[in-house]
Parts: sequence; C-alpha cells; structure tokens
Amino acid sequence: MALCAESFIDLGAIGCYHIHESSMNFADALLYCQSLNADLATPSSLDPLRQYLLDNGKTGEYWVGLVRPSGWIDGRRDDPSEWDEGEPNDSGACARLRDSSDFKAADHGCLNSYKVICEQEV
Ligand SMILES: [Ca+2]
Repeated sequence: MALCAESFIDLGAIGCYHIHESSMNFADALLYCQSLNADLATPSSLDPLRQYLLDNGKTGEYWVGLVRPSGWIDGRRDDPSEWDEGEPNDSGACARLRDSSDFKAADHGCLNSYKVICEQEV
C-alpha cells in the first residue's frame, strides 16, 4: 500500500483519503483537492469509505467525485447499490454522500455547498 501524504488517512485497498470539514461548491471542491495533489474521491469500492465515516462519527454531507450521468470521474461506472434509496432522482448533476443515508450517494445541484472528501493520486 502506498504511503499516504500528511493529512491523508490510509484506508488500505481503496487508498488514501482527506476529509475536509469546511463546505464549498463542487467546482471549488475539485480545485481544493487538486491543491493537495489529489482529486475528489473516487473509491474503487464505496463501502470501506462509508464504514470509515460511520466508525469515526462523521456527520453531514460530503462531495465525492461522482457526477451524472457519466459516473465516477475516474471513469468507473456508478453502481446502483452506491445510491440511496430513491436516488439518483435528477435533482442535480453532482453527488454527495450524506449521513442520513449512512453515506450512500444522492445527487444534487453542483452549486450547493458541502464538505469534501479528496483521494490522493498514487
Ligand atoms: Ca437527489
């Protein structure tokens, strides 16, 4: 496993993640992650990231690198199991993980402000 940069946490097989607790819109979230030599999170499997957020008492909503209709911004297609029940419901082109659905994904407008999860590029 790659050594994670400072301020990134090692989540084993799915890589290194940075949880940013301040809110911003999706475009600014992309730029914020790039400023850390990272990108918005594109976990190869969403469940380990959800489990980390749950186990560490995280609350609120976090942008990740998931957009509609194309899927994860690294090119992986989104899986129906990654979305909350009733989502996506065409309420916007960007997706965040929200605590009210145990950090499953829900789409929403990209100009909304949410917290941010970045993933270190390795
Ligand atoms: Ca939605």
